[in-house]
Amino acid sequence: MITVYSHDHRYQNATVELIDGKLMPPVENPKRAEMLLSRVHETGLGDVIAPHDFGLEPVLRIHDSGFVSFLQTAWDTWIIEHGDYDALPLNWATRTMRHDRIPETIDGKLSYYSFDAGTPITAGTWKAAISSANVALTGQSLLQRGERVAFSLCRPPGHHAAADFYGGYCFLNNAAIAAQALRDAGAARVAILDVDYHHGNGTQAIFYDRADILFTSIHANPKQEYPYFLGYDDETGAGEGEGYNRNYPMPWGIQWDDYYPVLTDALQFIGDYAPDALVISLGVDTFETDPISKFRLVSEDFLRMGEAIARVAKPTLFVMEGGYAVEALGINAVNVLLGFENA
Ligand code: SP5
Ligand code: ZN
Repeated sequence: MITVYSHDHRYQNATVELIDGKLMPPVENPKRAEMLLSRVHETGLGDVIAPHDFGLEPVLRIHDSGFVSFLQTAWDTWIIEHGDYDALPLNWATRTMRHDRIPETIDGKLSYYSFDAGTPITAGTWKAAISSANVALTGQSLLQRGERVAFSLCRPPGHHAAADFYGGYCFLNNAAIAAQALRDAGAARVAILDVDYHHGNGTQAIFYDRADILFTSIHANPKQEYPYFLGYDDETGAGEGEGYNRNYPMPWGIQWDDYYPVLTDALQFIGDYAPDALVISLGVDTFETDPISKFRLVSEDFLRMGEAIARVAKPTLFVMEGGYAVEALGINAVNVLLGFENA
């Protein structure tokens, strides 16, 4: 299996991350991608290639152009206004407030285009985010070329980013951009399975009213867990997309014995859809010692996960999302890929 990787992920290197009310060393940091890459080498998974530059066009198939311009310029405006430290929003438009006016100032724009304060914009954020999207697009191009599987070692992750907002460590929705590119290259139906511990609110929102890109996600119940405001099981799609969205919210503490039947159900849902290609939003923050999560999967379980995904028997693109137990991150993510390869 070919891995697509770019060193440019290192440009997203925040000083602090607001977590549990404290400014902490970021859990979403460059070490993550380095651990993944070294495990890919260690296991001999396959060749590692650099991404191609696809330009903005495939990004703008998913994201709002005002949002993309904001991401490109936010840092330059922020340092003039505030100085050389990570940019964070302070408030949001919640109930009774207006969503139809875009503020002129950088602080207002950060508020308008974000949904959390845990996702710092830094000097290199745009460079890292666009390289991550290119990593996903390059993986997609491998499937187009006839590969049955590819691994896009994306960092920063993407599944929390919607058409016009960022958050949850995500700026551009890499999996959504790749899924759309597969459609644009001729795939009639694309399915996305999101196994990250957190609900892929951005991906769901992007494809919610569409039947041509199915979204299904297994994640911690939003009544307990971030991102809190999407990911319930009554979210089944809208309009033409009705029936093409399925969520499996799961309780804290869940182990493989309870996870596996749910995964089987999600894969059955995907199989019945008969997609031309499958995109996996691969988060391994479901691991037992993940520092911000509360599921209990062990490293072995990720091999079984890969085997189960292989049984769908469709061209499959793995797009890296979360996973913060950095010492085990490479083992866990590459276990999914090895499970798939050896199935
Ligand atoms: C891609 C991805 O996995 N994004 C996750 C973003 C999560 N951000 C909020 C984390 C809140 C963690 N709170 C519990 C910490 C336990 N001490
Ligand atoms: Zn996650």
